[in-house]
Amino acid sequence: MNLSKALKDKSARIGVVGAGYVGLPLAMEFCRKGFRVTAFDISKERVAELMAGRSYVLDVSSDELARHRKDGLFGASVRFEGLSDHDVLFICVQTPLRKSKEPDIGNIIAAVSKIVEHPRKGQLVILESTTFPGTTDEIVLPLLEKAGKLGRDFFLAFSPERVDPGNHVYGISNTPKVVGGVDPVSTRLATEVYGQIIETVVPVSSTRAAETVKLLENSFRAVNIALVNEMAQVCRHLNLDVWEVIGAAATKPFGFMPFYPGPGIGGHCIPKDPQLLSWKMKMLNYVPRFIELSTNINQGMPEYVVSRIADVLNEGRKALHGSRILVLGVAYKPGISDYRESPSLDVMDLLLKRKAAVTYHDPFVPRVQVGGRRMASVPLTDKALRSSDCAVILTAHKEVDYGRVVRLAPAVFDARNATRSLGPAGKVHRL
Ligand code: SAJ
Repeated sequence: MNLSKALKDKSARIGVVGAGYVGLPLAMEFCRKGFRVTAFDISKERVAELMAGRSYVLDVSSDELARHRKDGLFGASVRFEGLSDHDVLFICVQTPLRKSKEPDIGNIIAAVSKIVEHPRKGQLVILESTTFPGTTDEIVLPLLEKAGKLGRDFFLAFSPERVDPGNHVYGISNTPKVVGGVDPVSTRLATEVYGQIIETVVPVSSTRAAETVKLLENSFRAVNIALVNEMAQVCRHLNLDVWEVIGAAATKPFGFMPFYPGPGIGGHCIPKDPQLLSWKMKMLNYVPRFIELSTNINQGMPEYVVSRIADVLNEGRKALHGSRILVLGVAYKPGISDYRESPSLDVMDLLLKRKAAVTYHDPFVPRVQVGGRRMASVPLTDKALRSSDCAVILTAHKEVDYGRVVRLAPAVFDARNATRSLGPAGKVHRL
């Protein structure tokens, strides 16, 4: 099989292992360009939804999915023997951290093992899952070599996913794609494949370089968020408004990029990715201090926010114990329903441990579990606001009327500067 030719005439069969927030948009992008694509997933429920033309991923519309089902370009399957019918395979599976903060690449190994069971001569395998440097070379390559020879039976590359859920400006086709192969031919082929769907492809010298690019991108965010989280505490000691300081610094048109403090960092990328690098470096007897320090600061923010809430209550001669705290926003960032690793949950857990009476309102998140306790979002009624001792803004969904919150709640602690436009109101306290 000549992959270059099959790409040019669009006869190349594309397989995506892992039909999640990374794999499904990638599959759709190839369908848009006229390629036949199969999404392989271990979940029967997901496959059934996809085969019925129903999307469960924020950035993929059911209309488009149904259209590509109808035009025969898109299919989904739990039967991994079909892998051997595909010329290009993308692995887009989750790489969670264990409780011990060690990376768990079990999903990658399971996916590659299935590819080894069902090989196809000349197949190009591209790993997209975020992982520690060396995974492709040291783990994936030896597994694939059990079923064939690199350069003859298979080709192998790594390319970090740059999907930003909910981003309507940057999608797959207009976000430059970094790619590194285990050998120059793999790099060239992977560059050709991505060139079918993405405007700019950036080949790098190795899979390790490509793996490390992703970790730098997200460590950059984690470290800068930690910096402003520390600045929030610095400004508190200087009796300054950190939001004013950052806002003014952000007027600098060069050499500065604003980040904003908050109750900590959530999501499936930023809390996890730097830990992958940190773990790898410890294996090499090097401690990446910036990552360790930023993790420490970011993970300390929930406790700091709780101490600030205690200060607010104290001004009203109230203790945390028994105070009614109404938390606003548990999703990990505004405008979405995802609350994985959300620092709001940590703040609520700490408040409950101090025997505060905690309720929450989040228009996107109807139910959560906090420290083993099931909680449901309460309607944001006048009574809920008036009867609280303090309303605490942790995720600033734009759907909430913060002017009303300030009017009706006896005290407000705002960890996201959501009340900025409301001016200095005596009962509003900001991070
Ligand atoms: N956060 C802050 N202050 C900030 C920025 C973020 O506290 O200034 C918090 C957020 O509230 C959230 C966490 O950090 O809890 C992560 O926020 P994020 O803006 O990085 O959002 P994510 O997790 O959706 O990150 C994704 C990442 N995409 C990928 O890893 C593929 C990230 O690389 C993107 O840059 C980011 O989206 C984005 O640009 O929004």
